[in-house]
Amino acid sequence: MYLVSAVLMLFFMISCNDNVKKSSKKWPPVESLPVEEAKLTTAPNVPPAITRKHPAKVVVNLETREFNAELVDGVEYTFWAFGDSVPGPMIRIREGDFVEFHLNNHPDSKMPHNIDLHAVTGQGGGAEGSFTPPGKTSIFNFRALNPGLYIYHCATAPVGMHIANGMYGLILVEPEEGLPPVDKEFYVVQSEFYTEGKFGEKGLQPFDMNKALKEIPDYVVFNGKVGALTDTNALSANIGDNVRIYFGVGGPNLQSNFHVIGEIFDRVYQEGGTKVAQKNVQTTIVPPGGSAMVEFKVDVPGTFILVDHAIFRAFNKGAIGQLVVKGEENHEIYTGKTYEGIYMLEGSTIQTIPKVKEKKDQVVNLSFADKMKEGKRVYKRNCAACHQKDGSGLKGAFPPIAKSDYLMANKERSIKILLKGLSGKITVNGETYDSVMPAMSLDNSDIASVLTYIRNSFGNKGKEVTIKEVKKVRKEK
Ligand code: HEC
Ligand SMILES: [Cu+2]
Repeated sequence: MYLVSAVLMLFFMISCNDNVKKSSKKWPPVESLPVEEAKLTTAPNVPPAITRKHPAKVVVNLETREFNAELVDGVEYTFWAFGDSVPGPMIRIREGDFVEFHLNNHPDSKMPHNIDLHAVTGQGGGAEGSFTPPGKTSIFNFRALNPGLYIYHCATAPVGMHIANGMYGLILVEPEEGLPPVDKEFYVVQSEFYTEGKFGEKGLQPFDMNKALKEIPDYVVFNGKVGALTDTNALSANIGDNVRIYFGVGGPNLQSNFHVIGEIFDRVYQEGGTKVAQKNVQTTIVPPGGSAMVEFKVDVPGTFILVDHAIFRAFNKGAIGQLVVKGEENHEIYTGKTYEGIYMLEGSTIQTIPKVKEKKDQVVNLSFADKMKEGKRVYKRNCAACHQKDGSGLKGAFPPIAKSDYLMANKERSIKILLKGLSGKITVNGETYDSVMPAMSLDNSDIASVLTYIRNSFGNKGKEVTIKEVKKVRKEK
C-alpha cells in the first residue's frame, strides 16, 4: 500500500515538474531589476537578439492610431493599427522579464482600443488593463512566464472589426538560453481585408461586415498591403545565410498555408513554440492568432516567393512576397533551364485543342455589332491567355494582335491560322516569332466573329469576316 502511493506520488511529482518549475519559480523582485526600454521595429525588421543573461524590467511604449493608407495601388483603406503600420511593431523580450506596458491611444482616434498579448498570463492577456479611450494612456504590468512567439491584437468590441482593420502584431519572448543565432531575421504577418469593392476597385474602400462574416476576403496580404514584400520591398539574403522568419497570422478568419517557393524549411518551430517540431517542411499551417518560426539556409541565388499556398490568395488576392538571394550559381544544386524546344507529338506537327462537342454549323450571318460582341467573348475565352487581354502579346513568345501587320495583311491567311494552327518563322511588326499556335476547334461562326473582332480592335481597322469566307477556306484543305 505504502509502496503504491509512494510510486504514485513520485509519478505525480515528475509529471508536474514542468509546471512547478515555471509558475512558482523565484523571479528576482521587480525593484531589483535593471530597467530598459524595448526597441520596437516596423515589419519586416526584427529587433536585435537579446544578449543579457538575466531578467530586466522592460518598458514598452505602443501607440494606437487610425489612418488612411494604400491596400494596393489606387485603393485606400482606413486602417486601425498599433503604431503607424500594419502589422504593429515587433516586440522582443526575454523569458522572466517584467514588462511595464504603456498603451497610448492617439487623440485623433475615433475608437477606444486595447491590447491582448498572447504572451501574457493574466485576464484578457492585458485587454482589461489596457482599455484606452482616444487621447488617454493606460499602463499594466506582466511577467513573461512562457517563452515563444506570440500574436498580440486589439480586443475591443466589436473585436472582429478591430482585428479586420489591422490591429495585430508579434511579440517574441526569447527563452532564457536564447535562440540559436542566424544570419537574417524577418518579421512577416499575414492577414485579410474585406472591402465593399472588389479586389483593385479604386478609391477609399469601406470595411464590409457581410464579407467578413462569410469569411470571403477581397485581399489576403503579407505585412498589411499588396506588394509590401515585392520588388523594391523584397526581402534579401546572401548565399549561405541561415534565414529565420517570424511568421504570424492576424486573420481575422483565414489560416495561412505558409510556403516559400523553391525552398524547404530546415526547421519549423510549429505554432510559435520553443521546440523544433519538424524538420524538412514544405508548407506549414498557421492559424489566426497563431505563429510559427521557420528557418532555412539559402544555397542558391534566385527570387524565392513567399505564398499562402491556398494559391488563389497568392496570385489573385495579394499573398505574395519575395526573398531575393544573391550570390554565385551552384550547378551542383540547381542549374536553371538548360534546354528549350518545341514538344511535338509523333505523327502531327500541330495539335488541336479538343472541343467537348462539335457545334452545329450556324448559317445565319450575324450583324457587325453582334460579331464584335460575340468575337470579344470568343477572344477572351480562347485567345487572351496567350495574346493577352489587350492584344499586346508577350515578347518572344506570343505575337501581338494589336496593330499586327501580319494579321491585317491577309484575311484568308488569318482564317487558315485559326482553322489549322500556325508554326514556323513569322515576322510581326518587325519581330520574328518561331513558335507554335494550336488549331482552335472553333466553328465557322466563332471564327468569323473573333476575326472580325480582332481586325477591328486594339487599334486595328479592317473588313469584317463572313461565315462564307470561313467555309471556303475550310473546304480548301
Ligand atoms: C496557346 C497559345 C495561343 C493561343 C491560345 C492562340 N494563339 Fe494565336 N498565336 C500563338 C503563337 C505562338 C503564334 C505565332 C506562331 C508562329 O510563331 O508561327 C500565334 C499567331 C497568331 C496570329 C498571327 C500573328 C499575329 O500576331 O498577327 C494570329 C492572327 C493569331 N495568332 C490569332 C489568334 C486568335 C484569334 C486566337 C484565339 C481564337 C489565338 N490566336 C489563340 C499562340 C496562341
Ligand atoms: Cu482596437
